[in-house]
Amino acid sequence: WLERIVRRTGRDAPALQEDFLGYLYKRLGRSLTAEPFYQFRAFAYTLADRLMLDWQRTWNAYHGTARRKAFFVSMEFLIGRSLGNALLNLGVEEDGRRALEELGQALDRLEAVEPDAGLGNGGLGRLAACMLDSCATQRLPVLGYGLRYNYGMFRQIIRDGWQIEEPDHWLKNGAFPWETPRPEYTRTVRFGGRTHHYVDPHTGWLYVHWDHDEEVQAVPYDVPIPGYRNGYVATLRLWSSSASEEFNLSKFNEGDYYEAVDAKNAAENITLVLYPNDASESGKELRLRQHYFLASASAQDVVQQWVAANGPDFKRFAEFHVFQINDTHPSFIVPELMRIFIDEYHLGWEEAWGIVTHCVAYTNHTLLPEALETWPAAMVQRVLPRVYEIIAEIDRRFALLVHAKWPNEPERHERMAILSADGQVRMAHLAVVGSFSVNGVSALHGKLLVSTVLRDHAELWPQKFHAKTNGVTPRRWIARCNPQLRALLDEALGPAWITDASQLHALEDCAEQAEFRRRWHEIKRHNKERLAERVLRTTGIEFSPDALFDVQVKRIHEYKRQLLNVLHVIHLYDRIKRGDAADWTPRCVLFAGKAAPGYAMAKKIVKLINDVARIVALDPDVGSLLKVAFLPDYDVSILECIAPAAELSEQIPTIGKEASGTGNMKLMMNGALTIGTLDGANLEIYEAVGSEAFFAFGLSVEEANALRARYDPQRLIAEDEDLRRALALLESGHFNPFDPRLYDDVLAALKNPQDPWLVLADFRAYAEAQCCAAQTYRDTERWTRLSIRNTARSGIFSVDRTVREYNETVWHLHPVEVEGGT
Ligand code: DL6
Repeated sequence: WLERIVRRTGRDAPALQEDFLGYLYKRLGRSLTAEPFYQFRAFAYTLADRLMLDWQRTWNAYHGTARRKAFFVSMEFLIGRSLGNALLNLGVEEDGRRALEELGQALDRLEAVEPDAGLGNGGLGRLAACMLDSCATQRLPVLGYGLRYNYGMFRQIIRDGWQIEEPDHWLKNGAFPWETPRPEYTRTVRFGGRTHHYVDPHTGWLYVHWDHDEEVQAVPYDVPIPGYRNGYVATLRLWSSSASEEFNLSKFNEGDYYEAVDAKNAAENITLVLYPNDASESGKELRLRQHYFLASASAQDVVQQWVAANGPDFKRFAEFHVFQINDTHPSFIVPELMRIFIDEYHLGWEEAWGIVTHCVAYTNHTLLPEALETWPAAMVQRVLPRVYEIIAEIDRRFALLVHAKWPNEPERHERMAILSADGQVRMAHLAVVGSFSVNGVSALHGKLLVSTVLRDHAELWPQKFHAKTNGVTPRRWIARCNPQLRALLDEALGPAWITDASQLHALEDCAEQAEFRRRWHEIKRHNKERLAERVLRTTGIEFSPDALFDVQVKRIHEYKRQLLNVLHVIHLYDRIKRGDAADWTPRCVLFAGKAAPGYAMAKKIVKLINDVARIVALDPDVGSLLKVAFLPDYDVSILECIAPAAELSEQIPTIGKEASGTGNMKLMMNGALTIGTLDGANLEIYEAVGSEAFFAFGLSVEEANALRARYDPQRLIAEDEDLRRALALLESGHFNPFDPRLYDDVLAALKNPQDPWLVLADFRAYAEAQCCAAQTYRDTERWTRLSIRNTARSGIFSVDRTVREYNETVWHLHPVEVEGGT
């Protein structure tokens, strides 16, 4: 019968069509004229069926077997849409399109109704999604663990230039069609209460009982992550919180109907909403509960599966398991594994610690001190009393080690402690102490990590620290989002580049052929037209495809310096107004990104961009020389439209602040040249493409550090007429005539000698780099050659390289052979 099922689940157009119609008419009770939502669903079910067989085979090939596995634990997985990805990776794009076309249905229309699974804030979550795609493509036994938030990243609406947030109820209208609940793997997570310690009088052993006062069920929903045409389907297990009891029966019987469901609501709140990446949200108890919920459910899941297959013998546990924790958020994995081993399986501390510290690996994603998570110790103690005791014991033992190494350095002891003197639990320190591997996400970030925020720890354990430069998947970020480029690459290089991006190197030769350059240019133009149409539709601003498409798309944050970009736009506008526009390169500047809801300055920057965009668009003196637009509600799908059209990629953070960046890689792969500081992975892009294709500017880390003590923005303003004029224009209320003082705080921040982002310090160098970019753009042949070179040299930024490196140095996994896979 299995064979029969496989036979019936064919991948040709007629089989796909049959199932699509079956789902549409029989499961959903709708017809071909129904709303596209139903058709999307029917088609998603059709493809999910195809994944299911491979998924089951993959699971059977490694589940319960004695092989080493990795668990990628992350609070965020920014998956985006799955339909196009499934079509690509299953290899059924053509048949799928045909199956629908014959029924008068357009695939694009169906794809467009799929809600983005926005279970992440930005780079960190998208990296997690790219890593899983690559693990599946390389057939590595890696399982992702995350949370199934009912509400993902908020939806951004722009009203009168201001960002307005709306909840993203991505699960409405029924569940996510790709997921499958697996209630048999439900785990129980405990909170609150107190602990009781007692010593067994016979053995002298200490036992601890956590007398919790709340229990929450973690119910797994599994999402298939297909590898690229290899019959391998990895699993992303997303936990959803649910109450242990539907309601309190006695209260219900007493007629307290609302109180009867209080506990249920409290439990379900845990995975209700993704927290925005925002300082104002830190220290929130619900967020603490989320973090522990993920760590506990995932650790229990792994340990219980091990016990089910091997019994409670943990001697070889560390040999077979590695937990890769994505930033500090899942650091509770360390004390939670200790709790399970000690309290549930009665291992001694030393033995448990030996296992944990051989199977946890930590990736740090930020140097920003405010983003390095800490929790008030009192809160951890109240919400997780047993876990807190374990953290305190880890800290106590760690302190002994530090004291032994540096006996007379109390300041260093305090700097390194997990529990700080001012009553905080430092999660990054907990992660470092509990891990055998700690890595940064670019070469520079790795270096800065060991010389700044984790310097003391790196002195203690230099061998733990390393860097793994991030990468992005060429499947989504070239093949899916830029089909015309993909066809050209297939024709020029053959299809293998898609899983071996080093082959893109061969494009270097193609760059010398005029006909190839013409086709390259044509594709870029087509993508620009598509983006221009979207910009017009959503903002009313007209982008001409003849102009340079200059793009800054990422979270809105002061360190990313959208302000520097806007200031430069104001300067360009000023030049046009004062008649300094000879030899002008027409430019369309596109911004997109979300500001965290509690981050007032970031929201003000959004407003400023929109105000400038409006005035520039309305000014008859400007015409097509300059256009500015802010595309609302930035998400993965919008970037899929922007990346192929971008020509100049703005990567301009304050030096030393951007851990890596991955948007820089996506735009580069699609042939954009970069203007940027040599921060994070920008430095590696620069080294790959050279100074012709990377308009580098700005201070070095050392220069910036030296400057901070004597930073004098007023002097910079006095010495630079362009800067003075741009600031004066902003100050005059030209862009905000109805509220002329609106940007006083922005101006004050820019002129502040304590400005941590050093915006004005880089203005002159940035403006010069922009001139250079504009000049280069006027020579179309040269620009196109450089554009091709960018893609040619982007192979090292494929996430397949990143995953290979993690595997070679941290995970040590063997690819899984899937029997009968397709
Ligand atoms: O590693 C993925 C991504 C990097 O590319 C970005 O440079 C980095 O900012 C981001 N980190 C975070 C963590 N929190 N903060 N800030 O999102 O990780």
